[in-house]
Amino acid sequence: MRRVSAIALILPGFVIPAFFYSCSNPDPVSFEPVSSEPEVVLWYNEPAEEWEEALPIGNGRLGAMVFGRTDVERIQLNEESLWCRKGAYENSDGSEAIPRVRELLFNGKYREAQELAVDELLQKRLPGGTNAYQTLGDISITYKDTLEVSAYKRSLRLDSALVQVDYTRGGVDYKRRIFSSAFDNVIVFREKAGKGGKIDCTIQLSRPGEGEVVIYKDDMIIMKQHVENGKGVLYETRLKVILKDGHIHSTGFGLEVHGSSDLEIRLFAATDYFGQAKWNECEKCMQHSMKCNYNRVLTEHVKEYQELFNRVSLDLGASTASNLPTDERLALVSKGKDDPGFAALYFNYGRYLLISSSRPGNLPANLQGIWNKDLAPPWNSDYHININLQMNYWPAEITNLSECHLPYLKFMGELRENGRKTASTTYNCRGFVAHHTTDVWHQTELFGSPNWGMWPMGAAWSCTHIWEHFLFTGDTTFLAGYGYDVMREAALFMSDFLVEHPKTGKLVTGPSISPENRFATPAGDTAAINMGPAMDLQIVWHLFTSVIKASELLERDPEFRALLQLQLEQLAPVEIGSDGRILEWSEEGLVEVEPGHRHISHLYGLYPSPQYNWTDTPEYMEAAEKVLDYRLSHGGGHTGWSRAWIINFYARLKDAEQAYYHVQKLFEKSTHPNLFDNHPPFQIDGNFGGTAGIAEMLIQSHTAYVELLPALPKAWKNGKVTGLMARGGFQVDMEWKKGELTELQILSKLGSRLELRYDSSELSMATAVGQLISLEDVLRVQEGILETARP
Ligand code: FUC
Repeated sequence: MRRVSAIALILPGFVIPAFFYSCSNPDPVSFEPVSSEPEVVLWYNEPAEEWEEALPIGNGRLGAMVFGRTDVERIQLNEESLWCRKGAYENSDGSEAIPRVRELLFNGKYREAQELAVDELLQKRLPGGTNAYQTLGDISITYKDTLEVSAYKRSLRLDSALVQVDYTRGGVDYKRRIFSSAFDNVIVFREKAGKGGKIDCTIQLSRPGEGEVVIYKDDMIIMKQHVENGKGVLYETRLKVILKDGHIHSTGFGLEVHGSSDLEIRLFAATDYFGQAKWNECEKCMQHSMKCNYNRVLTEHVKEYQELFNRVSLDLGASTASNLPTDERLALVSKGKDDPGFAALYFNYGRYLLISSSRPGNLPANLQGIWNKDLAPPWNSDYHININLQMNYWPAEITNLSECHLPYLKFMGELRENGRKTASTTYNCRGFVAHHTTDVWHQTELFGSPNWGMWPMGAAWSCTHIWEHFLFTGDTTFLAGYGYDVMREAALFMSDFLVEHPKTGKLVTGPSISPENRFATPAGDTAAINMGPAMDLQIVWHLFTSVIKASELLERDPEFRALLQLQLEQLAPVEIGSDGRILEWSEEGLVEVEPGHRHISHLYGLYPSPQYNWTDTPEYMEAAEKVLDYRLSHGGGHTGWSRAWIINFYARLKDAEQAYYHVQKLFEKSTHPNLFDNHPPFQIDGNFGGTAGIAEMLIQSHTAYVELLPALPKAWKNGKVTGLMARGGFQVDMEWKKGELTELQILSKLGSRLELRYDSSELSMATAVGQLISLEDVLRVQEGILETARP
């Protein structure tokens, strides 16, 4: 029986799992998850050659890419806090430069303003790989048996977070199972030979870093190093082999396994990033884990994982392609084959990836989640907060994985210490600020090229996630004890940062940019920096309205609230240009240099913000459509995350067929064989943005209403979904046939008033906590029966 004797609470909502439970091993029943639904399995007939074909596993902290090879198996490892730190930025003193840059911008001197910003404000970017997330190395298992392999199958079971590799060699069936358990904090590999079969192999651990210390003991390998000669974390990895029979010895270069029918490997790793406590906890985990047998570790892993994964299911119907291997399915879908179940598979995979890369108490999912094979990965595999990190968390609330959102929200609070210094030194403002990117060292300083660096909105946007988390969960303890303070400090910076435009008298942000686009100036130059770009104004609106509502709810800060209200009234409006499009830089005459640019920042108000909708702001909805038409007709949507954002835009516009078209394009243009998003290169945000987009097509709740099937495409005419979440704490199950809603069950988790909209029908009803509302109830409310019957 599991007995938890210690649970550490560091902040409301942030539980660090404790591992001091007793272990009683269940009888040795062979545990094999059974479901074979095509929507929850990725599978292949070949081992992975390329990394982007390997299958990811992860427990939020320990990740691995499993290649499933039968000659030399490769399991590429990651630990989320393994980062190097070879340099740092400094805060620029902006006390003189910021007012001068503003002055130039107000006078239309864009080039001069930009030159000044480059000279005085923006530090030079450090070389790639300076502060980067790095691989933990590889386990390799070299098999002695070279006989031909048949009946090969490699799969990733999303319903149980388990990789399976099955094959036959020399008449013997072999079964491998690999998983990363959050319950036990361990990666487990097991290979069993069928009747009469034996495994002979060499097991090694390696890392492409410099000077790794690798110690081979009888049945264990220890690898450790202070990353980059001390310029990073200290890490340690322990690999332990457990044999049922046969024997093992160390050659000093590897562990030789002879004649075993049942081989198990357990892999533990930790770094000193979180300090001594977590390091020791990992050591305890290892000692404890060795007392637990495989069945017990697997059983608890699956149970723990399923508690999250099973909250949601999606069925969009089967097709003749449903039972094909995943790479063949992807190839067919890319050629236009109708395979609605593939979208359900992609959606389930997105939830799987979030559960596997973002767990409470850990770091947020970075540009690659937790999966990275390099020492100097693209963009350092860091946290870009001008779209990418935010997009990672778009599916968190709507797909019922609210806990997985917490690492991001916690991380934003941790940015405050540095962000306050940057706010005061560079901008002479209170509160805290962060620019387009950050990392585990909490970098907030201003650096880089103007068209991506000069953007002080990263913290402000990120902090709107705190309010979104509250809207879905109603977690007042979290908001009052932590979230509000973080949001408030981001808003305080913005409040100080806003400046009156001398020509209009309105408040604007700046110097800033519209990430990462540039414009041609009327004087014939190319520039990026300006005052009050549309996205900034939309972020300010979103953050201020959120902080105002939170402060009202918590009955705090009436004076600050009044100030934000006043500033909102004085905020410059987002302008619509003479051609009907939202103006990206709020000024007519600034023409985008790259009209098909991947960032479509000036539609922030459409998604993720609730600012624009068909009821309140139809003119902006039409202007947003025109922005999309224009961008797309100039080659827009060419990166994975950009395409994923477009799906969400069209879902909010309620253009179901366009949303669907871009779902298909995401598969066709931006998806690797293992269904990782292909920016290119691999970047995980597109997976998460695509998952959120599919959900947004089925349910929306950003306006006053919970809206059912708002953007249901013809291709998904029959379907069923359970467990999606709407703001106000409503958990929604529904089924539809021929595009019409046929079944509905809504669980009211918070007892909020339900404002429901389906098609053109609307209704409003009070609910109690735990109340289940069915389609029949809805009809009775419409007839006026239920509302009057309730006491
Ligand atoms: C932003 C994007 C790029 C890329 C990078 C990690 O800067 O513009 O496309 O996704 O983040």
